[in-house]
Amino acid sequence: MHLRIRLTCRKVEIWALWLSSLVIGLYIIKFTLALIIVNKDVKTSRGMLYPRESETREVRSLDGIWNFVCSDERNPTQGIRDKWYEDDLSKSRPIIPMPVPASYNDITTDRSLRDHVGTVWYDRKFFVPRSWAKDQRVWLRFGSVHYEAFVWINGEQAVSHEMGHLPFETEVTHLLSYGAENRITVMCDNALIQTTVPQGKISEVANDGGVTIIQSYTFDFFNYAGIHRSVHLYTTPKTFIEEVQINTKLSDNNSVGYIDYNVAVNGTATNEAENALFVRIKLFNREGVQVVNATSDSSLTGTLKVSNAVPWWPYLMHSDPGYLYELQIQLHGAKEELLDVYRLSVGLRSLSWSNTTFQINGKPIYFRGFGRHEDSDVRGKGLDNALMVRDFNLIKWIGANAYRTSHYPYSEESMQFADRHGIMVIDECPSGDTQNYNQLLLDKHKSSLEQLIHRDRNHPSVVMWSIANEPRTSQLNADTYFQFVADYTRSLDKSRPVTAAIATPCSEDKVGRYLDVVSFNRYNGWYSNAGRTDMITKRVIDEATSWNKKYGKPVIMAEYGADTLEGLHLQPSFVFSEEFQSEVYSQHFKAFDALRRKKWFIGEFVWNFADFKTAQSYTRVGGNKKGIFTRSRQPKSAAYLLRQRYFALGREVDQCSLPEDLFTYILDMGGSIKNKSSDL
Ligand code: GCB
Repeated sequence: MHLRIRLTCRKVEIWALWLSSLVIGLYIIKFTLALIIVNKDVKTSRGMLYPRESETREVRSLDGIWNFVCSDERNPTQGIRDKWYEDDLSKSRPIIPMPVPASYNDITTDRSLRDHVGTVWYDRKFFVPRSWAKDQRVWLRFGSVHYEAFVWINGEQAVSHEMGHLPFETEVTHLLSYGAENRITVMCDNALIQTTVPQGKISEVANDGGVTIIQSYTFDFFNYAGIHRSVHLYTTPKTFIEEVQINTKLSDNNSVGYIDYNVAVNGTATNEAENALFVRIKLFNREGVQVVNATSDSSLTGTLKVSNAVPWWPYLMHSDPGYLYELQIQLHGAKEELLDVYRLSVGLRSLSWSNTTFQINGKPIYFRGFGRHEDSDVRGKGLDNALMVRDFNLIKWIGANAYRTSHYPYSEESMQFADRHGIMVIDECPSGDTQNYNQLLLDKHKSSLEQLIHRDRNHPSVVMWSIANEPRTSQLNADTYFQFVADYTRSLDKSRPVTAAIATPCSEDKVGRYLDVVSFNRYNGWYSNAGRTDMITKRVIDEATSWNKKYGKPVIMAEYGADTLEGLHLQPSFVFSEEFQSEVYSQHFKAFDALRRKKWFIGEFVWNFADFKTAQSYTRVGGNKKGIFTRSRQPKSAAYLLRQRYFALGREVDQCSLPEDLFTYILDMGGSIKNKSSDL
């Protein structure tokens, strides 16, 4: 008996040993596989020109109130299995009204919808006129759905797309009923996992009633979801202008502009009479006067020469910033037949950079701006024109000349606004806190940049691509991964420098060498040495200097700041008070002024433009409060200080004129007190 027990125990031990070696072996294989990442080709996007009406195109908005259904978190694919898209959603489940565009999270009073993880469904009906059936195509285009979308028209699958904050479209000519009512159904999934951009984790956690699904992520902004931007139907002719790519430059004295254009056509006429197609390009100035007229050959490419050019200048760098021409592209077929017309705003500017400087139209740029978020109460990340215009008014009021689209691409409408107002944009893809590098992630990360560059390459306001925010750049594989990402970005656009906002200590970073401009984020006086305003200036100078020493590249401070509760006043200053925010800024200003003398320090960006919503945590009281404006876009005290700094910089660096109300009158002491703008 004794022996039998011992034998059984031995057998169990052997099995356990065998099993554990198998598990370890599998782990090693998995780990090794994860380490091997290769630079594969990724699928590239097509078309996606912003929908505009013209003599050959019609645009119709599908924005409005849609019907909405939330799936069970524990049964996210039920709607697919039960084919909810085959009929009105109201036939499958009780529906609620949901505005489009908007995040769905804060529209109701329901906590479970706010924190929902997984799929939700939208549908609505719309008419398509009979006239649209004739000899043309119809396209369906979404400005963005976060994070993944599946779309059906009249029960037929139309398109799917993964990646928030970026547009997607498909032809729906064959799916529509003309002169009749149609139904569009959208399923949207907000789940973030280790291979999505950005990454997140889903886990099951016990709660008082059983088990619940939790979405976690390391970035702090709230993972708002839904149909975030406008939905359009638009028509094009059968043979139409599918892509327009332009590149501009200026002669040395900025008097002559050059626009390289490249037009791609989609359509039957291309195949039928390939050599017969050509484009006629006309350029109009702001007054609507035609300044150039050119005709391409069948390659549909060429260069326009613009004499007496009016360059595109950033706000406060020139008395007439944001000058835009209108480029009119006419596609002609055989016998000069006019097939299609598309119009595009064009700014004439040239960018150049070296290891010590970054220039626009031959003049060095000093960035003064913000990291921002697309965020507001009720709408979340939903496009809101009133908010967008207010934000630009505040950006101009405060004298900023730039912002970073932290931490994802912003709406196309806001990019057009930035063009028109001369605000420079560092355009960031949706990769935040990138870590656990793997092949799938790399492919999607590259795809996010491809989609971003494809969408934004023609905007004069876009002066730099940001390939990530706070990637874990000391981790294993970070080096190879970001070399691939940076090289890929450059292969798509050589006309703009590449940056990333890094928070890894400079000594541990492995990625800065692949960038053209090194941006760093650091919270001296806040996350390190909280409350110590005497431990900021030297640390900022030292860190910026070490980045420059290590990589020999221009350096930007892309984030600094302190959470500040509006209305909390404490003297002497104390963390969270308005006084403290101003002091933290002021200590940074001293560092920036010391750094500005070294030409390689090219910009300062406050974190953040406005307060914004975060996931629930004990470090956030009602969200991230580092805004210099409140979430409802009213200034905190530090906004007045920042305004004086940004305009003073504008005056010193770019000789801009100052607003009369920059300083408040105090006392006439023969000019010894700075109480009006002319005292600066
Ligand atoms: C950072 C992140 C930003 C956060 C910020 C903060 O470094 O880039 O997304 O919101 O810190 O306030 O913690």
